[in-house]
Amino acid sequence: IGCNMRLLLGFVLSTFWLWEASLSRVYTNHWAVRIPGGPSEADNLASKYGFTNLGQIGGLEHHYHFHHSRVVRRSTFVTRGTHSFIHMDPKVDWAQQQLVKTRVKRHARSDPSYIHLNDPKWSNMWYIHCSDKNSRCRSEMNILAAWQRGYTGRNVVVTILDDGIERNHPDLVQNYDQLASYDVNGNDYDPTPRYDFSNENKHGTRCAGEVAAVANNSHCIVGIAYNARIGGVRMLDGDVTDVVEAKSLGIRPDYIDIYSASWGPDDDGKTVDGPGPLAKQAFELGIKKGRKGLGSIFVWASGNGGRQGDHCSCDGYTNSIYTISVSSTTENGNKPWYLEVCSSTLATTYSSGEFYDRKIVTTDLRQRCTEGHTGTSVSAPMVAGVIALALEANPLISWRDVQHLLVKTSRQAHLKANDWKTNAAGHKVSHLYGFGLVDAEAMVVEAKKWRTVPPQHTCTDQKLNASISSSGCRDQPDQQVVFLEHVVVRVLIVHPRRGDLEISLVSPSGTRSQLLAQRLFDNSNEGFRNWEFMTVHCWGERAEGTWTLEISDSPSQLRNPEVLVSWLSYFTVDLDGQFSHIFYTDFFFCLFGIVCVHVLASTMLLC
Ligand SMILES: [Ca+2]
Ligand SMILES: [Ca+2]
Ligand SMILES: [Ca+2]
Ligand SMILES: [Ca+2]
Repeated sequence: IGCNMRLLLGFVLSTFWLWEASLSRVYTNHWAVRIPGGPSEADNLASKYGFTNLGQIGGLEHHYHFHHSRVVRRSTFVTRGTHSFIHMDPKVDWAQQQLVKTRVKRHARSDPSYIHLNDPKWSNMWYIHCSDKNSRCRSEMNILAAWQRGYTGRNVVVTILDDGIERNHPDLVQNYDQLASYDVNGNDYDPTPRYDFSNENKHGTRCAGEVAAVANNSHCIVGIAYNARIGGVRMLDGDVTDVVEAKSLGIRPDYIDIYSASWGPDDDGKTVDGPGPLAKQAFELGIKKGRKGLGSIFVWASGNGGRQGDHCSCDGYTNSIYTISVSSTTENGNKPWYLEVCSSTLATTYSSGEFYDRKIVTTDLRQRCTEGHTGTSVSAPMVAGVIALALEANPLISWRDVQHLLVKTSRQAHLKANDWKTNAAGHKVSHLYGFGLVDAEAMVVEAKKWRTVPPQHTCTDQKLNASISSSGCRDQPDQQVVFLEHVVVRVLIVHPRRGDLEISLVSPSGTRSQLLAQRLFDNSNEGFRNWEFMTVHCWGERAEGTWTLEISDSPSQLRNPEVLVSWLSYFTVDLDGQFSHIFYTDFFFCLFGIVCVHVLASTMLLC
């Protein structure tokens, strides 16, 4: 029986290989030939068998490139004929008919001349075609390549939570979606911005164009998801309250796929603020019930407080596990002056920098076009556009799948930071850029074959001292976390000057996340009351082991030395993640040693 099994297995395997071979091999009329006898001998042999010698192959000595004009240019079979006797000639060491290989030519495919668009600002969209020879950006976000794979955001709905959207803008009107729009400030269905002399309310319209400006309409620019539907929620032009925010975050969660927000608490370097109870619930409802249970996707700008020494961990919106926090880099891969550092940032796009760095072109108020859009405000809509492409590739991915895809596909590229490190799961990560520059093509490719991750488990451990030994809730099956996603640290710290504190978390695998850096302007004596810090730097690592919270206090001049320092009262670690692990690569999966299945998509194995 054992022998029969082996035979059957062999049969299945060889059938598969034959099938694959006949499907994928394309033979050309080019040969590589190794002839030790020198160039004139090569010429003789070429003419003897009817080839043309095209000369040595690059720097490879004795290797020649032969071409045969009477052999079919592309064939699925090895071509036979008198020419094939060259393989048996004693003066020939080795000869090989060349096969067509499947290679994605990222640069050639991304050549802007390859795509002809008549939008007048197309040539100024450097961040989309930065493979240009004279471009200063060196790494692609591979947006063109994603388009060329056929993804343009069709049937995906994005809305911009901001100061309104100019819905009749000629570059937006075709993609504008009334059902994805609302005016929370005016309490009506028309989110048209309020016009004033300073054009204060231009922000939302600028963000909307980045996502879904119409392509090839002889107007302005091309949106990253230029066939997506775009809406606007007008909510920043008035008093922003918990109600306003909660309403905005919860508008038509079954209709709108992606909410993009480029705003948050003051970036003054001294504020610690986050969503109130209603907005918190709106986030939770969105991820649980939105998109018919797959979860709303909230994309968030990490903040513009770099110059004020602000730290994005003090912004509870960007710090939330429910938001995809996005950072920015300049065209040269330098840290922009406005960038805020923190451990919750997931990914990065290009944006503005110093005055000589290029800015972003997009739609502007009063039916115009601008080349001056800047800051992390640029980056959230760009990622919203990229996610729209991924959702077109696979509409069934969940809110957590989207984060997994960004972790997996974003790249360090040429982004400069002195803290790039590889975590224990092999992901490169930085406090400036998260997992790096987004890659639209990799996003659509991975999304297409993605299998949804198992349910989220949360395991909570609480201690009074600064070190927690966690089992990852091994004894509670519905909470057990083996592989990590987000880690949330909740602290109660009483302290005379909050800006003097620096907090780090060290994972059981030794990955250090800086949860808070000192803030020069933060003189508050309020400390942190149940504040949640979040890190994504341990993504994919194992949860079990010792978690250490390190708090350092560097008393500044500004502090009253009479006030005693009262330390950490408690801290809690929420380990978010999954019970099982995902294997991404293709492999053979054998059941009972008989039936072998070639698994192309990701396959889940229980631990
Ligand atoms: Ca209105
Ligand atoms: Ca256009
Ligand atoms: Ca901030
Ligand atoms: Ca976040």
